[in-house]
Amino acid sequence: MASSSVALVALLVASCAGMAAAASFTVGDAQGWVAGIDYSGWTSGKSFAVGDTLVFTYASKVHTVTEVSKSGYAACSGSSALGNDDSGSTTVTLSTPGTHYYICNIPGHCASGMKLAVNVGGGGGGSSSGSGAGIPSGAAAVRVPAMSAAIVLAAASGVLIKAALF
Ligand SMILES: [Cu+2]
Repeated sequence: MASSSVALVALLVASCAGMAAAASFTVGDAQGWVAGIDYSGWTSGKSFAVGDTLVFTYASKVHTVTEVSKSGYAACSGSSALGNDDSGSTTVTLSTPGTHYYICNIPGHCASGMKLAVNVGGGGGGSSSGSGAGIPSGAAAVRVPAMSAAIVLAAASGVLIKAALF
């Protein structure tokens, strides 16, 4: 009895988080993080929110995922990197709104296209102005019924409502 309730709550929380909170984007899709791709084309039409993740897949040590400033992005310079990884599988959580910049720090690769700028919307409550994308409010509208359904289901089965909410 108790264990099935816990399992139900866990399922509800997991489905809730999966539907509402975070999306995962594989950079470059099947092609991954390599030279010769126009990553501005890849980001086109996509909407990124706080909490979403970027997954960079590439050959270990052959490329890097180096987070840089806007000027570092423009100059293809990793000299003032904000973060760096060359493990071959790099997952970056977009934890703050604004534009985030990533380059490959292997000489010549950034100039060959390995540069990515991701514009992250506010997410959650008030979609912050700036980028002017209307999509975040649509995402918020989807989120509300999903949460309500979780609460109703939890209440109906008499399990811990607070656990489902937090
Ligand atoms: Cu590279």
